[in-house]
Amino acid sequence: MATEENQSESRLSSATSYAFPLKDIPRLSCNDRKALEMIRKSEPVILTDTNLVASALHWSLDYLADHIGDGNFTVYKSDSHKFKYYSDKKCKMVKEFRPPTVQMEMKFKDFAALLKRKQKERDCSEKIYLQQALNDSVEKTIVYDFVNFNWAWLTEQQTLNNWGPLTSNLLLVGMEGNVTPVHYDEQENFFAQIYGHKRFKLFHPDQYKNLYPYPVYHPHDRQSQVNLDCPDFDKFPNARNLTGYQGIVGPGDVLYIPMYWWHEVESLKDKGETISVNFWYMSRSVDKVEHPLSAQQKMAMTRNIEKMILQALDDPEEVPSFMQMLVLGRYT
Ligand SMILES: O=C(O)CCC(=O)C(=O)O
Repeated sequence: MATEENQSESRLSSATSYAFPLKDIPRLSCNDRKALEMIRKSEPVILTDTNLVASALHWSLDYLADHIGDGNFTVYKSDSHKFKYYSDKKCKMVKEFRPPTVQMEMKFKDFAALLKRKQKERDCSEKIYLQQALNDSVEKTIVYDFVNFNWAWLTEQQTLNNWGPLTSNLLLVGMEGNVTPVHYDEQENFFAQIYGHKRFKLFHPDQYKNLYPYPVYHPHDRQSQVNLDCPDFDKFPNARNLTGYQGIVGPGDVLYIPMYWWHEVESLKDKGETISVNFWYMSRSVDKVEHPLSAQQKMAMTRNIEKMILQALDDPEEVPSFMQMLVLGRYT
């Protein structure tokens, strides 16, 4: 856990060096007032002792294969170690779009057998990643562990921070080396690590201009176009100014990822696979708008304006010249 992971970052790390500076995300006890203050101010923090998923710390690939039941699980397959999210619904908006991963449905047992076979054969040609919202199709042993999550602590945080309802819990079971490329979500997230270690890189919403998100109509909406491993500075010059945070989570740790914070996630070399569950909440309700607007509010505004223009013009190709006409020579 915390100590183990601090000692051995180099063992866990894929030894990639990045072109931009990263500060450490603070690691604090959930009883530390500073931690509560950080959550209130929408700042990321790794919480070490929430006991949020203490009831699930015995979960492993074999345990889940034996107990989770015969329901179907969504598994992504990728030719590389990257699993860039795309929206099925938006695929038809971009004619030349080719999904970077293949989506499959399979029983957990079959997924576990496939993962083990790949590990045994050291088959790096193709990686797999299970990502499935936990639902009531799981068997009763898992339901029991789920019911015993520390819901009291979660509800307290939800109330303190004025968040909306819990929307879903995503179960993630990944192979070491898997990377979820840098993106943001429109929800608050308590990300709980159960098995193995993950490294997070986080970027404040004010890094928007350095991360060049895809347009909102694109299947990769909310994803950055910048490849953090090898940024193309000719195409994305502001990426040179990128600064962020990093941290490693191990079993029992909970990372608070505030809404609109960019994040990239890597499963580290450790136990062969990683198991995590996240807790996504609707955003806090705002009674009174205060100026200047926060970077989060500006991102929300950008999305809404972009959506409105797209809807009115009904053709993404008309958007760039329309936006230029609005700005160039008038606001420049
Ligand atoms: O763990 C991962 O690979 C991705 C998790 C993530 O992006 C999230 O919980 O928002």
